[in-house]
Amino acid sequence: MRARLISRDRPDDLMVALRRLNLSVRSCQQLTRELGHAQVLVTGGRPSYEEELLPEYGTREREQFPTWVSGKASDRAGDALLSGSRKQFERLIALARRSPRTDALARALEAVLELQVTPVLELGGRRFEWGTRTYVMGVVNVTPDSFSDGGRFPDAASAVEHGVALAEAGADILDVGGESTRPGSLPVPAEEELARVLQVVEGLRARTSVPISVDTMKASVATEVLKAGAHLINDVTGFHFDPVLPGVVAAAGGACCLMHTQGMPRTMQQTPHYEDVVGEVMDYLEEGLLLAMVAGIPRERILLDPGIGFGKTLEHNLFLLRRLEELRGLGQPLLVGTSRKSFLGTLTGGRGPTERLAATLGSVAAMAVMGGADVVRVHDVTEARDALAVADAIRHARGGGDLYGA
Ligand code: 7PJ
Repeated sequence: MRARLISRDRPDDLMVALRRLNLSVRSCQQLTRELGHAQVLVTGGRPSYEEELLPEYGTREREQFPTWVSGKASDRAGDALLSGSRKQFERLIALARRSPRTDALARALEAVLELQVTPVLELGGRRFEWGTRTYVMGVVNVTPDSFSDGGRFPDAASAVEHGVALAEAGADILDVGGESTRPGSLPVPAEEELARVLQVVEGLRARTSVPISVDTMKASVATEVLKAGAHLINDVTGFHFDPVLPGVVAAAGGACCLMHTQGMPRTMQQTPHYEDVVGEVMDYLEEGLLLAMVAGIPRERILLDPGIGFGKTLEHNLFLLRRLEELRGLGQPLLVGTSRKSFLGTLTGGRGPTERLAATLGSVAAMAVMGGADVVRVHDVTEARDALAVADAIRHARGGGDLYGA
């Protein structure tokens, strides 16, 4: 069963209006809690939830709870759209928590309404305070066949130089990758992948204090790069490829980013298919999240990523970007990589990988304003930081004039 946030009043927007009424900060906060509305889609629930929870209530009492629109009983029994104020949801959650038969609904609704606070990630001495701004991960490729800067950084020394330049441009984290995962690419033996990335990780550790991520799906590679000082393992299979990997990350005290993919790079773009792309991406990411936590990686050290371009059509990519907020229901910070990807070429009339900067910035700004991504993975760090400086500032604008208070 899954609860998915369709829409919700942004608390800071309500605060703006309430501040304009010159109410105290405390009453503004309380009223925001009471008045904020949300719409939540429940999928794969039990058909009996509604009867179990609100059986004998008359119309008047029903008004105390969210409006409950049930799915068509013949083929969508158990699915529902719940719509109501935060206070109404809190009443329903309290009721659902009383019985083990409905506890799962209580937990799902609670998670999706973000009643628990989002924590901070500490990585290599830096703090990532989720929600304050969009952080930037800079891409450092060490693969001879990577499509977007293919062959430009084939040896370790120039990859290190490139990484240092990205750090100086304001990257919050550097992502070193030694195995190309572009559509159609073949796997690289672990020894070769390690030979490519190890020197780069060592070189970057010596030259910059920016935290280092390594893009690998292999435990043997992860073991060595974590020893060399890498802080995060970025697995494009979301812990679905190498069962040893979660334990390796846990033992080293590392962080991880778990990405969704449908199929492996060689074949993933052949026939991507989903009944419900958002729901299936969430199921897959949650499986990885559970593997990570069972292995002992603390929740606050796990990022999730919908995997734009990995086993997805143009429409799947766009729909996921539009609906990123639903993925927030998994309770983890989100990392999203759109930089120079093929769907941007399609949308701009067939531009090649090196001509997709403006399109990339369009996607980065759109995500930032819609409030979807906590980290964006990009090749062009200077330009992305500029675009985000603007988009994040619009999102957090406070200065409505004197009547809005300080
Ligand atoms: C991604 C990635 C992404 C994460 C690549 C490319 C293909 N890791 N590695 N997310 N993409 N976490 O850069 O175009 O989207 S490789």
